[in-house]
Amino acid sequence: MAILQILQYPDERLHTVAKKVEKVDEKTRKLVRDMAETMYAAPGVGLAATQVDVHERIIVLDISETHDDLMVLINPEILSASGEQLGEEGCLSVPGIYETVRRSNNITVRALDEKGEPFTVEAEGFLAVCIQHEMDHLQGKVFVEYLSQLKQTRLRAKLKKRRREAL
Ligand code: GNR
Ligand code: NI
Repeated sequence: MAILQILQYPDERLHTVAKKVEKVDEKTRKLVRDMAETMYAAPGVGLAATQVDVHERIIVLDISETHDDLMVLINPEILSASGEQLGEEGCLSVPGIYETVRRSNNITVRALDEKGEPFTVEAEGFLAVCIQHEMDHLQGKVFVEYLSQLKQTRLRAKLKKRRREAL
């Protein structure tokens, strides 16, 4: 297994649109294992392949406190969405920044698991937030893009300053 490097916003590569996985094979499963290890080590509750600079539609998630409930979503598709919720979000690609985002409260998602078997998951609340957050990454979208332009400009300045001081 291996811990992968997570791209940091603003990085152009975070805006790449991921491609469908054509065949779930041993290479896919190795990436899934490395993504899970990277997510648990961070620690985070989810990780999209985009964040480790692999532009394929692959997500790992685990919102359990015990880190023993891994969910793998390959080629996820939202079949239905309803309701609204506001929640504080963070992102491993934008460390230390937490902002409120409006999301659907209930979603039904169809995806393939790591064996290539299709399954459907009904998610609500925080799990639904996480799945939507990760699916955005696969479309090249980072949660801060939901903020006002003014907030985004201030955020980029803050991250630049932080990076300067970290050197
Ligand atoms: O670890 C994470 N926590 C989190 C908290 C609120 C809403 C979304 C998330 S996902 C994030 C990990 C991450 O960046 N996934 O892309
Ligand atoms: Ni994220």
